[in-house]
Amino acid sequence: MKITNLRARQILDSRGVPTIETEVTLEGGVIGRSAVPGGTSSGEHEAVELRDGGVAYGGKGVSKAVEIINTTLLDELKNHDFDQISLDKKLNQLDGNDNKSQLGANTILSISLAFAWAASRTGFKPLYEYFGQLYENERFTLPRPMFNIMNGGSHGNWATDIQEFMAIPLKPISWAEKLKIGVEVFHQLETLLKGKGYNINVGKEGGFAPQLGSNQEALDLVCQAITSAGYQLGSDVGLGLDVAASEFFDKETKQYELKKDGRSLSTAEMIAWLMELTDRYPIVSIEDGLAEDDWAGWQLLTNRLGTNLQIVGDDLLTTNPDRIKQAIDQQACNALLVKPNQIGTLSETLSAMKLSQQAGWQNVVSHRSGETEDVTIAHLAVGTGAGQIKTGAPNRGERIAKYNELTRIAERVEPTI
Ligand code: 2PG
Ligand code: MG
Repeated sequence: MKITNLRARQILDSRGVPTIETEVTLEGGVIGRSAVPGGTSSGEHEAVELRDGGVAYGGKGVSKAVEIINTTLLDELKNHDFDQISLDKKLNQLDGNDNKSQLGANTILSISLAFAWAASRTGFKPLYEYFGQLYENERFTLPRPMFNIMNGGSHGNWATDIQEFMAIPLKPISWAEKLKIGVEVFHQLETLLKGKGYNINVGKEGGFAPQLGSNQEALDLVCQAITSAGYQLGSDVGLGLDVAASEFFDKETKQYELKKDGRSLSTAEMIAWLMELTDRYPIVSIEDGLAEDDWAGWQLLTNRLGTNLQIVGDDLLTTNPDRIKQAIDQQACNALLVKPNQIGTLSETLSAMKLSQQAGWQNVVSHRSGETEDVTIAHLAVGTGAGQIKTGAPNRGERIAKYNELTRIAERVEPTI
């Protein structure tokens, strides 16, 4: 497929932070468009975002990246024939660095994904089918949603130390029924919080973020909301945590600082705390329970809890095939959080997912805290048959965009998992 034009612009993400939107035109006039998300609690090992620096937009503008796409990269790519793999390879070559620091992972990803949209349209296929073809998957499934209904950490002004409290429908029911559970539990939680005199303002991913007395209080509230919505804890709905532990790990003292609980924990104590929580609550998934380079700790955590629980690597793995291989070798976790912008191209994202799948791990396709109306990840989850998606509370337009796209896709694809 021959690229005939690229057009990038600076738009805003859900945090009011600039991001890149790119359109790729293919020969014949078909256009694909994609907007790149951005993280707040980003991992240290993520590929680099190209930002302007300086004063405007607090240094977060992307006008340089936009300029690179509209001039240099247009010159390099225009009138050349590509498929997804050769395009992604070419973009990586043009950058020349493992961490994409020259062009920026955001610059590269916007082209990689816009090309995917255009290519799928050329074949009159939905995007998830195009992803399926690349991933050699024909079994399209609607993912199990992980509803992040309470936000803490840097997404919720440190309402709690734990960043995300997720309600996860567990039964093999239809997409529509799973979505209904998320919505009903979310609304029950609102009623509950109001009744207790808490504020119902939300965090960056649409979950409530009242200042609570402890981390455990959030778990109690979510459990109560599930029960008052009429669902069975642990059989209808389970809990997921994104502890985002790198955010409160002190590298000097090597302690995890739980400010809400007034405790400072070593790795071993942190693991013991997580085990205690899983004893007390119907937790089925723990993401980033330890800091991103605490490899020995991760091994121990997975050894202790990995048989019954999903142990998800986000900042630990950063969707990076090298780090995933290391984690497979060390049995450091058993699931991959998939964020295309952590690695920067579609091809590398799919390779990361394949590695994880072949190791017998689970894949959880994920949004970022800074999102747009872009719905690519909904298609990625379906096309690869990933099985799970994490895309916030059923609240705020940029989160709802993904849920609504999955509702549209469910009219055509409906094996339940
Ligand atoms: C995470 C993500 C998304 P951020 O930690 O999993 O929920 O947050 O995009 O801020 O890195
Ligand atoms: Mg995370």
